[in-house]
Amino acid sequence: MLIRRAGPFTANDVTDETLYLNRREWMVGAAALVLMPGEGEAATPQGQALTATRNEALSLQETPTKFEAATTYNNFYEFGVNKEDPARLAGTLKPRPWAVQVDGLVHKPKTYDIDELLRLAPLEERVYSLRCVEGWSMVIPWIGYPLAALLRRVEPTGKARYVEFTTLLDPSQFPAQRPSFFGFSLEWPYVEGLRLDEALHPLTLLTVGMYGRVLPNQNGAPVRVIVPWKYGFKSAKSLVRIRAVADEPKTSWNRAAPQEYGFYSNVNPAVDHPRWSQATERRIGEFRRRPTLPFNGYGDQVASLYAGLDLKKHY
Ligand SMILES: Nc1nc2c(c(=O)[nH]1)N[C@H]1C(S)=C(S)[C@@H](COP(=O)(O)O)O[C@H]1N2
Ligand SMILES: [Mo]
Repeated sequence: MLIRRAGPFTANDVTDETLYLNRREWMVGAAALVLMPGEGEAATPQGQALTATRNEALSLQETPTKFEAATTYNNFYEFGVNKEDPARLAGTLKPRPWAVQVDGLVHKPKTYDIDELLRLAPLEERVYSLRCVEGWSMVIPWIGYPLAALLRRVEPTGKARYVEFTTLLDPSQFPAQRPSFFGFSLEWPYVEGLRLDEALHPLTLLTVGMYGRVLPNQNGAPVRVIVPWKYGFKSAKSLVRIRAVADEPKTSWNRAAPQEYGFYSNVNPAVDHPRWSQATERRIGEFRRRPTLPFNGYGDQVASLYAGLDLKKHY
């Protein structure tokens, strides 16, 4: 991902993280290799268990990434730029009490307490792969329900064409949001967005858990969105607001580097990132890279959303 430093650095101080990243990935893989069977279970899922029914039709038939890797190799820039920062620092995030404001161009705006949000629709387990724009992917058994179930409750008006997602802004919980933080800087809060039809698509999951339990803080507790056919950064964490809007939301990564990160950000092996190829990826826990699939393998379900759209232009 683009690395830009705050303070005395300028927007031109852009470094390519891929070398560092590849070394980290190798270390994660190597650590898995030297562990004896069972040793990797030191980090077992914690937190409240959630009852959810596996949605087999929408689940990959693949072995999930080890919980250990999925919770120690994270992107959550509110905690810092390094993959291990979220696991190390996310103890400051307090996922209860928590409220999510659902508003904008809707007939019935409402602020939901997180526990009410959890009970709004039956919880499903869905095994999705998440493809980071940096070239790695994971397979994660998420728990949640279609975002559409929430959006239909608040009844978007005829003027709503997009949905904007906003992450918590609170420097007391997120060290990288503090003015004194020296290092990577996005404009906070983290904002993402989808077209309304993307947000209403049955694959788009309002996500409250993984691996049978509530989300660990580093994975975006207490609630995030998961959009499996798009690069991982579209799947914003720790949401406090979901807003229906008329115009394309100004998203964090697009603002930081518009030439590198577009609004759509559909996984597309045919459109390279300006600084690296997107043709292949490495599943965390595997050694050989595998080809990246159009729409991360969900093309049958979502390609029709983009009929007539030039995906090289609308990257
Ligand atoms: N608020 C917020 N959401 C975020 C990010 C972030 O930095 N801040 N990183 C994104 C990126 S780049 C990826 S790849 C995924 C990683 O999700 P995971 O750590 O649960 O695997 O979260 C996305 N959501
Ligand atoms: Mo990412």
